Amino acid sequence: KLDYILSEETAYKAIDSKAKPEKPLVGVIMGSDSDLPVMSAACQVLSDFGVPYEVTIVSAHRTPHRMSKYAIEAPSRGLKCIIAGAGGAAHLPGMVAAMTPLPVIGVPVKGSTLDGVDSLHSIVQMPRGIPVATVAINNSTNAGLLAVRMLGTVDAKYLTKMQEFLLKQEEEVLVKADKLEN
Ligand code: RP5
Repeated sequence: KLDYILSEETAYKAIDSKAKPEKPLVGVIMGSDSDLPVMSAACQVLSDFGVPYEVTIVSAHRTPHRMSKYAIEAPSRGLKCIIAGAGGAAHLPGMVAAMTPLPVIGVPVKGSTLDGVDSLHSIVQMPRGIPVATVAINNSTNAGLLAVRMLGTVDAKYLTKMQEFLLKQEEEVLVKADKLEN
């Protein structure tokens, strides 16, 4: 059974620099360590699919210079896409997309107020010319899966793994339907 929910302790282990792969293909960034419980699901997906990734904290507001450096240097470091999660005035995904030619997947993180709709609107309402592929509120699982699909367009290994994942998922639903019917 696939279970993408990680404990906060496990999520913190994921940002241990020793665990960093040599050549990450996907960068998972978030505005604050308070986003980790949500963003760890994307890390878990990437890990399950065997995708080399890195994870760190980059804040559009608190560390703007770090954000620019990260976005600008990402292609030359070999990253193929960036997953960016943020809550509230969630400017990180859009600003990173403004400063890199790589695809950016935005994850709206639900804060303590407004049910995450503020984050969703901040991320999804991008001006023409700077796209951010926005997933549902708190759904970093789908951000991870979308990143794997992107990699699958150029690496058959990930395409095959995604096909296997879809078949397994379908099978699980059919088993549940069968139980319900009989
Ligand atoms: C955003 O502000 C972060 O992405 C986070 O979701 C939110 C709150 O941050 P903290 O005050 O918890 O650090 O930048």
